[in-house]
Amino acid sequence: MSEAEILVAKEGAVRRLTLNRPQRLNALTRSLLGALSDSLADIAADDEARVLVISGSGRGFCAGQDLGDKGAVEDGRACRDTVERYYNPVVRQIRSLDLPVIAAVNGIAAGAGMSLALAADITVAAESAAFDLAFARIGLIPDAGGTYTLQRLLGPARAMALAMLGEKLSAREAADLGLIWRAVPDADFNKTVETLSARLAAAPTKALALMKKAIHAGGHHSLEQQLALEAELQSQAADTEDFQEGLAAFFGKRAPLFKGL
Ligand code: T3D
Repeated sequence: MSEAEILVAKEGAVRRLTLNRPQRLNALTRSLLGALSDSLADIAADDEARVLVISGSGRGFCAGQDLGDKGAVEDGRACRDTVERYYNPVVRQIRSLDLPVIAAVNGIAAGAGMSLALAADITVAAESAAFDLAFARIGLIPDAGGTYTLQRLLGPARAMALAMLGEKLSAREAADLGLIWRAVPDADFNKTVETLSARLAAAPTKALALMKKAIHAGGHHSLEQQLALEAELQSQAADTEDFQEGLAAFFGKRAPLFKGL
């Protein structure tokens, strides 16, 4: 039996999805993307899940589209179909999950693999990892949300130059430019991801999901629209059990015990 292309692990409230085609640096086939989408749907329906970590098997995070996946990349029609039916749903799922998504970038993130890493809420990379906007080298454009996230994270001048030049950034450069949250020494990487996911799993999950909604909307709203949205989402946060727990913990001079409710 062939090995699963997506490995799924559950530890308490932490869910981990690992892209698992290490011999191809976890390059994306339609079958892998379909399995990823199914796993994301399972996590969206999992009431006990409070944080998701996405990473890659072996030495890479993800080398983007598998250029040998027959039927996926041959011509414009194939590419449109692949993007619309396989990439776009996965990006939407990651962005709309009501819990924090960590991209744990253990190695090279190239092409759509880089776009996926940037679709997460928090992107943390091992120092030996790199971000490679490989698209221009083969005559394609950044997809899987790349043209959307890159300019928001870097500003249009840097996004345009990086995309056109097909440049590779070290994890440290990516962190210094604000493209990712943090680059950490390889020796500390697993521990950092573990600590981060445990911390987020114990956070007020509903408030985090509302923050995610607000910050994403803030990228295209006017100030007036955003102020109105904040009022609405704050009222939803204030109606959670975790807010009552936060208040009780504050006045009780103790640490809060959030349940994600
Ligand atoms: O249909 C559509 O929707 C189109 C959508 C496109 C979205 C995209 O992602 S386009 C961009 C696709 N990705 C790339 O162009 C990157 C291609 N890979 C590379 O440039 C290099 O592999 C890396 C810079 C990522 C890493 O280099 P290195 O030297 O560390 O590793 P390597 O030796 O090149 O790769 C290891 C193996 O993985 C190798 O196979 P081999 O020779 O050992 O049998 C290599 O061919 C394979 N591999 C790496 N990337 C891909 C791949 N095989 C298929 N597709 C890949 N993208």
